Amino acid sequence: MALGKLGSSLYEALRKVLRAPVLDETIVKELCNDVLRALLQADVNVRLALDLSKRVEARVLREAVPPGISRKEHVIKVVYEEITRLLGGEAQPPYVLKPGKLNVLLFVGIQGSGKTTTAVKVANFYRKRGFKVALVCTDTYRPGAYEQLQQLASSADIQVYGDPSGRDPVRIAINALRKLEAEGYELAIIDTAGRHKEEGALMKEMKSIAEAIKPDEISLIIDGTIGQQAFTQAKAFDEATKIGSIIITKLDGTAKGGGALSAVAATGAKIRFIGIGEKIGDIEAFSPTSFVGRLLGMGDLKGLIEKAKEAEVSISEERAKAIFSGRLTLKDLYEQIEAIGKMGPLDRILSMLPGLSYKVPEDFSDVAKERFDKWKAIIQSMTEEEKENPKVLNASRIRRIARGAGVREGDVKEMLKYFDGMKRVMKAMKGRGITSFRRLMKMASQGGLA
Ligand SMILES: Nc1nc2c(ncn2[C@@H]2O[C@H](COP(=O)(O)OP(=O)(O)O)[C@@H](O)[C@H]2O)c(=O)[nH]1
Ligand SMILES: [Mg+2]
Repeated sequence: MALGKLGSSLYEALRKVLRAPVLDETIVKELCNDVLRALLQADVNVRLALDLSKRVEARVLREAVPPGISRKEHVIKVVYEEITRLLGGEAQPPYVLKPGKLNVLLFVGIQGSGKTTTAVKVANFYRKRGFKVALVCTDTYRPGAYEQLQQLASSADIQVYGDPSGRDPVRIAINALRKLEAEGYELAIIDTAGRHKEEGALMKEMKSIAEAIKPDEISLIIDGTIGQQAFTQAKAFDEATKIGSIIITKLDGTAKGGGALSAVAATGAKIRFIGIGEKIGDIEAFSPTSFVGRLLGMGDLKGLIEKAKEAEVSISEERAKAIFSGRLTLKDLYEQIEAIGKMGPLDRILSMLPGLSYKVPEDFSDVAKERFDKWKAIIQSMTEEEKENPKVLNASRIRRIARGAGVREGDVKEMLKYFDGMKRVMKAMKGRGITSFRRLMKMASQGGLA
């Protein structure tokens, strides 16, 4: 894929960071310049590219590194997230077809953008997934348009409806859809013409077809080689009639793919698919997240991001406030232990804790894990009241809990001591104005372990 150029430039920029002995401001600035250059070369709009590079810089320099990943990994995460955002953010699914009815998609776009090819590709995509699919040709302008569609479609065993000698695209569409509905089809893709004497006439025809057949979705097909001009084109079509989604084609043969994708994303439109070749199979459902993962050439990137996400202590604002006001309970301790468990090798996390960056003894993490497992069992053996208010724990309750959890009474007492320490640390932090819950938890666990 020609977007590979953008990918390899970004990859190189990130490698520089990974190889650097220290991650200082100079390295971060260099990274941002490299990323900016890579984006501009891929025809990404200057303003979008500048915004992105500034955001990367600000986030890398100011954001706290999430637990479980290193500072350098955090840089990769930030670049990945920002590029993903540039391309539209969260994954956008392909068309969602409603069951038990004929779903109608109207494909519009200028001549040569790839409508006909894409219509067959998308039809094939759904046919392979078990839907009864047909194509409708309403291109009455281009000589041999019907035959072109027919030929492409027959190679994928897809029916084409239309009227090769007809003159009125609206009539052709209505008649074809009536037939398809009667025959129990589930998806019809209408391929329209794109050649007109002037843009106004094209827009008018598109509008009248749309009004006559009321498709479930209108998709604009855009040639990816036009780069950031895709923005203006998408806007122009959307003003004529509401465009529901966009498909960008020819991303295999252009260095401007980044420009086209980011420009379309900037209009707020959904990108359903991208075309990456001339063959019927050369299409893929567009998901910014996996696309960027591949673009950056990092197979394990997703794993890394997931690890960081999972490790984030999931705690509500409300809960955090309650804790800050001193109402820390054993449930919070339990959640904290669970979060640490999810972060992966404990010794690595421990070595990241401030003040513990010296070598952690070999067996330390094993010992700590064993202890955490015990503590979890202990908390599970408590009543709600005891978890909420550990003060009620007297000798007999401690004995009962120890028996329930299969631990020694000393273990219960040790945990309670740790919990008290955690509370103290928290109070001290509050006094020092530390408001980040995660940081606080980190330091609290350090205090208890050291
Ligand atoms: N390389 C490449 N070529 C494509 C892609 N999609 C369409 N084309 C080519 O673009 C040209 C115009 O496509 P066509 O479907 O006829 O466009 P239409 O005029 O909008 O219907 C044809 O030569 C297609 O083979 C793609 O994703 N990659
Ligand atoms: Mg065509």
